[in-house]
Amino acid sequence: NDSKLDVLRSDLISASLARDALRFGSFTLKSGRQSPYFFNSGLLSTGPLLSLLASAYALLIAQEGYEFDVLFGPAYKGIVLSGATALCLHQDHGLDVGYAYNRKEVKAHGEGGWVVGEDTKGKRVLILDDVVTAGTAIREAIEGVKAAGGEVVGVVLMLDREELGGRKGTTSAVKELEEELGSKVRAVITMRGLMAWLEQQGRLKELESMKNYWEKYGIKE
Ligand code: OMP
Repeated sequence: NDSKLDVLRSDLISASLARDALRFGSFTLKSGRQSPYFFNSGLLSTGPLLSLLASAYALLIAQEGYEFDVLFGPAYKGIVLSGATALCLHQDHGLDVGYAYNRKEVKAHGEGGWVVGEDTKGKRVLILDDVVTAGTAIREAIEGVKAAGGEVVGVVLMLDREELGGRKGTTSAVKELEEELGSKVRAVITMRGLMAWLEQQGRLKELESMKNYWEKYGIKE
């Protein structure tokens, strides 16, 4: 139910702040946007933090009712996240799914191939990634999975920054993705959820900087 996910979400935000995985300041993003905050999921690199993040992804996936065969996490961060989440899906929700990720370098010998882990060919694939801003990085993963013969049936994220997409620049990056895929893109944390949490905690300085950023790049609907 929703309240359990709310608890995980709130724990994840507090733990990320304590660990500096979520920082406030001035950051240049991949898209060139200048952001007052940055979420680096790579710093959630302890057993308990990985467990918290993977539990949150797994609960979100179970609640959304995605029907899929393989959970795919783009390298490098997605390697551990897809494996840990598949483990939680089994332990917490009794679900049996494969997990896979990609090789970044081209391998000409041995088993070869772009996909490592469960084969994605002819399978229903749910892509798991950390952050979406303008949608460029996730599109690469989608194209890779499709090229490897998988059918992308959805995307799950740690954080949807709820920003305008890079393509049209006027509609939400996530909405554009959903239209292209014809399936759901869902996140554990959203930018608006993060702002609500900051407000609850009385962290008004950070909230103010996020509101200004939201005016410029936040989705309009
Ligand atoms: P887009 O390709 O614009 O969607 O940006 C998403 C990517 O940016 C992610 O895969 C991250 O590599 C990186 N990123 C973060 O990790 N955290 C943030 O808070 C913001 C970004 C970013 O550069 O937009």
